[in-house]
Amino acid sequence: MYRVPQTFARREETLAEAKFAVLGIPFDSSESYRTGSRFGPNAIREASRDLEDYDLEDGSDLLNLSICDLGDLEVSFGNYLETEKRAVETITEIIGAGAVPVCLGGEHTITYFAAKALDKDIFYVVFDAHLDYRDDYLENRHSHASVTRRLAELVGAENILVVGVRSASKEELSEADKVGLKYIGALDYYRNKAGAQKKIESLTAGRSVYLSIDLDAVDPAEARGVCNPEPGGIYYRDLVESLDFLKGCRLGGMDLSELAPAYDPYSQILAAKLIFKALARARI
Ligand SMILES: [Mn+2]
Repeated sequence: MYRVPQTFARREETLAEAKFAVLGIPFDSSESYRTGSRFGPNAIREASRDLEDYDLEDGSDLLNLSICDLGDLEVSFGNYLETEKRAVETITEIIGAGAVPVCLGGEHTITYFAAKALDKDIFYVVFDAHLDYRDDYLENRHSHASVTRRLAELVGAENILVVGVRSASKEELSEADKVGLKYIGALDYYRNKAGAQKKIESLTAGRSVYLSIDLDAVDPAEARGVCNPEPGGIYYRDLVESLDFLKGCRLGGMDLSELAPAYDPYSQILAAKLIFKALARARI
């Protein structure tokens, strides 16, 4: 008897067979407060192995989905450009094989890696406590605090919606407003949850969509294991409800970033479950 390798959800499919391809990107070189998201991918894998494939609440069975786990990208710590090159090459290979990339961070900059590999007609739904619209952070234009800005330059601000925001500098807010970046603040989300959902659904209906979940979008009461916790976030059950928008569009790719398991042993379970919930709703 033997145990299967430490793969996401205990899967052993190959890339050629799979509809979804999990790729760990343990890059955390620009984390601006506490670090350690490089340990995110394996923590999510470990948690995913313990969760039921059958989802009692959704009535969905993950075993009906074909998923492979490619392991982790060999990142070049401290070298953004080399890591970007490697990530873009690998994600391009995944897409070329006809699979949907599911990237495990690592810091939030991994979203930009995926965007460089994906078609340009994709809409981005980003759950994040932070607007991440600084032109640079401490002279670093590749900082995780600039990822939405870089993404907007690449795909157009009109193709991005950030949900759960409760942290931004005055300057980045005004620059985001200048280009019409759409975002739903965490407070507005809770003042009118149905309205927020309508907005997410109307922007994504019928489109190809990339889902990016920065785990710090979730309230730190439920997800303490992140690099930049921010009070006043979205609760797990609400975030899951919001993911229903995935039923009305086509999923082109997704990621979950910023999990830093050293600060809390539970957050990785929540992270894995959010990925399960997203995949259960995904149309491809
Ligand atoms: Mn964030």
